[in-house]
Amino acid sequence: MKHPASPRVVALVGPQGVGKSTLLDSLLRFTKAESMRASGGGAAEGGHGMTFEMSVAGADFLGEHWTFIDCPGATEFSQDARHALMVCDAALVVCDPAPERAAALAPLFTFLDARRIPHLLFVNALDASVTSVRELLESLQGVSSRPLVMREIPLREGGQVVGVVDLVSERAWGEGKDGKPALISLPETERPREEAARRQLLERLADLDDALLEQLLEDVVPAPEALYAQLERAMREDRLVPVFIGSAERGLGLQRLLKGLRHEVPPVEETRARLGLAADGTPLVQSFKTQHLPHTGKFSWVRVWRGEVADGGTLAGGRINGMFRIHGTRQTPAESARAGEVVALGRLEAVRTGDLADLEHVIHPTDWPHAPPPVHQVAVTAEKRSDDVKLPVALTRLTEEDPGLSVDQEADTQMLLLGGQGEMHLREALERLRSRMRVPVVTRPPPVPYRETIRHKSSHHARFKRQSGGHGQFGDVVVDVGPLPRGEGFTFTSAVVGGAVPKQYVPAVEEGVKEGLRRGPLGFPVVDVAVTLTGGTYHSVDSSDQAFRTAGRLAMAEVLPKLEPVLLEPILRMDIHVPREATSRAQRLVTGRRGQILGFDAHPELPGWDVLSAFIPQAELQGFIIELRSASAGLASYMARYDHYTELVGKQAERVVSHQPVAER
Ligand SMILES: Nc1nc2c(ncn2[C@@H]2O[C@H](COP(=O)(O)OP(=O)(O)OP(=O)(O)O)[C@@H](O)[C@H]2O)c(=O)[nH]1
Ligand SMILES: [Mg+2]
Repeated sequence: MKHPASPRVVALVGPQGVGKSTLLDSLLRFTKAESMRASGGGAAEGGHGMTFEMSVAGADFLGEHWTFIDCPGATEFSQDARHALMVCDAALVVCDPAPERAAALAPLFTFLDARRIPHLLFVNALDASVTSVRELLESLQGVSSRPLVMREIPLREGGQVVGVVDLVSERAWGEGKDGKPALISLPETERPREEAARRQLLERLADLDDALLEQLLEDVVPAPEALYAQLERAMREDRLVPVFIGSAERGLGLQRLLKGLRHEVPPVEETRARLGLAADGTPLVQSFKTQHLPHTGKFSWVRVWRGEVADGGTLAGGRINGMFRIHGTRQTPAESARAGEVVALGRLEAVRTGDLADLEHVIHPTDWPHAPPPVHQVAVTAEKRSDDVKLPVALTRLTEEDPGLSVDQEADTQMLLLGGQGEMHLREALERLRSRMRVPVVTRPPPVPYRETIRHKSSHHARFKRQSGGHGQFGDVVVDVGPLPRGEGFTFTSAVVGGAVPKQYVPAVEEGVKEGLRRGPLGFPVVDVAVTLTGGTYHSVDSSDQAFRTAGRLAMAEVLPKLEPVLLEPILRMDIHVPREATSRAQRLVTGRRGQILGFDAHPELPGWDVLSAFIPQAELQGFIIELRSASAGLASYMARYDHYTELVGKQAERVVSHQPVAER
């Protein structure tokens, strides 16, 4: 590239624990050391555990500015990664060299391929591996629709990786005395392996370029410049995926990787075009992360797509109140930002994560990735009564910060349910609720909406009569009560003849009956019941709507216990998405929780994955995701929705009925 490109953004993504954060540390150290070599700089970052939230870092390399977004790898935190991918110029996919874990990359590759996001692959931790990279790529190719092309091969000595060979320039790089990469000679014994790998690279490229194909057929050796240009074009157009190798921990392969990024990551102008955003117009930014900070308020992390934005200036019809940019891993106040940059903007109240904002308008793009529905829920109540009002506000903020979370109100109990993508995800959210939002809560398992019904049919006579002072109350009904087929709910009909119960009181009887069904003898709403009003008597002075309503309610209270009430439990239809090697384990988990397998099939989108369909009682869902994830290296997920109610009898039913907190209902 002749002149420096505008600031570019790369998202570091990949399965959990493959070394993304370690790689970012090393890249930052490397670029800092490069730019501070004269003054003898170089920084050491601390260690890190699993990443829960995306983190943004800035770096300069050879006079160009880079923003790296380090994304969490865990399935439960993957929403953040999808958001970062939506605003990056290219994704740096990091993986470890274990061919058996290729399926872990299927969801990511599918996302990248569907959205045509240019990406390159970095095979990390070569220092700790003896597997051949070629074998790894064969497995990975199975889950990528774009051709994966090796740009480098490792150079090993006595089982240890000592360097990498660049297949385009055919030069070998090892570690110099000062830790800097240094040219080393390629041992003759390695030549055949290098030549074979290089031929493969050329053949892949020739598939995309006729001129190159001709050269190959005529045995002309193509110039490295032509090859680099071809690689650059193909990667930017998302027609192939270059593969780099190295070790984040040892700092191996970093320089080659950075140079690859420098040449092959598209500039912001190309990304803007890929996303269908116009090049002309007022400044345009897109938010990809929202944070509510205790003292400073709301911050939106944005990518500037067009023009320049300044602190104090107008955006989304409001005023920008505070601006930060990132140097290394530190936030520093900024005055303005140009196209390509990533900055945090204060107080853009109208802007949600994903929104595009120009001077006056806010648009929520329709293709912004939705979070999957929650797989784990808890009911939450404020620890202190005085926080009751603050809780819904805090929960809304939490979901604004992390759309992978959801808040619902349980229909029967009106309890607030906080849902998330996994147990750890919810635990993190509750911790943030306590520390950042200052609303500590008590949690309990979400209530299961049990129902009850009856098994027998009977006729019943109920009379409500009260004499007190002036005129009394009198309502008298005869009803037929019987079961309906499952799922039919409730019917009420009047078969009264000759005005035994005057027409005007019939609706009151129905109301009373409905009240009486709200809580049956087992403590739950009664469903699948048919009630027919067949007769009754009335009193010209003492009868009233009120009296007939009470009679209707009384009739239910008296007759239901005699009709063999039975508990109904909700059954969910569940689709489990699981890497194939864990399918049978997932099946066992389902049957172990009283589930019924309906079948399984190859996943329509994820190569190497299955979709397992099952019925499972809602009551058995508590904690299911924890077991499912541990049975599938953290990868499997599910979607579940209510399907039907079914009878629950025996010990299980007894337990439900005896645990029913009578006083609360
Ligand atoms: N041997 C070796 N270990 C590495 C290398 N890179 C990272 N690791 C180790 O792998 C573990 C996970 O590294 P992280 O950088 O936290 O992985 P991550 O991809 O950021 O993990 P998540 O953010 O949880 O997805 C750590 O114990 C690292 O020390 C490497 O190049 N070689
Ligand atoms: Mg990490």
